[in-house]
Amino acid sequence: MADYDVIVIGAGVSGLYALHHLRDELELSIRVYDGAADVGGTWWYNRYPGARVDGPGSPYYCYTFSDELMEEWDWAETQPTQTDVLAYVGHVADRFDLRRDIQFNTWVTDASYSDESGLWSIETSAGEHVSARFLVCAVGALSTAYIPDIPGFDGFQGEVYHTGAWPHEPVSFTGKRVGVIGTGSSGVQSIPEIAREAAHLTVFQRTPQYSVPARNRPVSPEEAAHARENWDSIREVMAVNNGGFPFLFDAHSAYMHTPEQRQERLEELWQQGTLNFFFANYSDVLMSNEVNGWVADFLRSKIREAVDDPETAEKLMPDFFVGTKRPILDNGYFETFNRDNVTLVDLREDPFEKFTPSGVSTAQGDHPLDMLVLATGFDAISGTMLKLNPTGRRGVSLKDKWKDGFDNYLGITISGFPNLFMIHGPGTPGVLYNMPLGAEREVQWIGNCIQRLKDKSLSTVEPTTDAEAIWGEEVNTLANRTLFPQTDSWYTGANVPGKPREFTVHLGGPLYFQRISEVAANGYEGFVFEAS
Ligand code: NA7
Repeated sequence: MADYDVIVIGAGVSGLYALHHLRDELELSIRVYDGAADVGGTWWYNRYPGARVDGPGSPYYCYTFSDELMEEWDWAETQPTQTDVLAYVGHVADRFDLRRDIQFNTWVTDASYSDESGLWSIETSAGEHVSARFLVCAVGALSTAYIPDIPGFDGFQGEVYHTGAWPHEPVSFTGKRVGVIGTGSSGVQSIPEIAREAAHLTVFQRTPQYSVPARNRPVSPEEAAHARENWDSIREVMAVNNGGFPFLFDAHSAYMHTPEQRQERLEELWQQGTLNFFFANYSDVLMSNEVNGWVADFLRSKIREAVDDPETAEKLMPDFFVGTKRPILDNGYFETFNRDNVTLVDLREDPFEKFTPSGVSTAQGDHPLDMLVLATGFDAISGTMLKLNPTGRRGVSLKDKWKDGFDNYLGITISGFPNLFMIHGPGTPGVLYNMPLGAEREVQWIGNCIQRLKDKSLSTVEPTTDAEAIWGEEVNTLANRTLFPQTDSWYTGANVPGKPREFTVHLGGPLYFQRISEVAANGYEGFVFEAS
């Protein structure tokens, strides 16, 4: 007899909705575990200065399942701060009385399936052993901080922080010489903030990035009222938009525009800022080298305009296909390099040579430092599942199963791991979709699947390896039509040495949700069920 129907690992945005949906709507018994001291997941850990939503922003980075929630929550800014998002997530936990079923400060240290009992057993850092029929892994796609193995790094004895595991105590930069390693979204968001306070900031850049102004501003009362009044129709648009956001873009091929019209179109989108620049420019920007090059040239010209020193501007010139690394939004990133207290080190031509207790030497000079900020990203999408490393049938671990690639079905289930469900796993639209909405839709699918087992008195559900192979092909086929796989990024796993290179995001957006609904409607094709 299991202790619970479902164990959920993770009390972030996905885990909270899983708890609410499975407990309050399907009436299952649930226990949620989280290593943090409160709800929030990614938003609990990413407290670095400047951390904000860098999607299309509020009021649309939110849950959609409750009209009351929409009615009662006011977002202050279009790009909410980490503090605001955490307050919202905390409000959701209060509103739906979620905390009573969550055990905080508790890591799940082991999760194993028993062939004999057909149950999942977990062990926790508190020394508990708990069992459940179903295991829902809401472990986060961007939750395992990646700390690169930089030779000699341990020789540095100043303060060191990772943006994805930022301390809860305030970190002061005042009067300090700070180095930031990494210029992805976290580096680009934090660099202007740190530069304003630090005595000196040295940015250690490996890959220069494209970035578009976030144009953050207060949400006006009229906008908030409009979103509330039109919430039903807004949700309908979110369901069909490729990224799960409430916009219908009139994107067409760039070849339909003259060079002058292209310039005008890109300028107009640039002035609007936000991720819409990337979503709305041209339908073939991620398909055609040439079109991508036009958009890249436009963004490079904006860097040249923003940065006073031409040599620094050249170091900041990105040279990969626009949009094939996570698009970035900034609040004055490039302008930060015009400050007297900011230095840019291009690691590609001036690599690290030696860390000392009080700084680092690169090939071209010494950089005295009191603090290093690692904005070096995450072992994304698959990393936290592998850290959990559940053991499935016949004692096979996920590390064994995923040695050469992240085989799974629908991004949600894994052959050999019955009754285990992932949210935002490899092969879902996950990180390229409005994540709270994506989580809701995946959780609803998981709930329906569990309900089917209950209704038909079945004990386990598990995909076949054939279904996994066909699914992997589908994800790859969609990716291979685009320029995405050609770039080294965390979408392809290239940021973590030794990780199998595989593009692990389903690029279909609404097509993905249509596909998983079809699978269910067709009697859960690709799955094997066992009777009780
Ligand atoms: P990212 O986007 O993975 O950025 C990490 C940055 O760290 C990137 O510039 C990397 O350069 C750099 N990096 C990684 N390893 C090294 C080493 N060894 N030396 C120098 N530089 C290094 O992570 P973020 O946290 O910024 O963003 C993650 C997502 O969180 C973001 O997209 C949002 O969705 C939220 P590289 O480009 O690999 O050359």
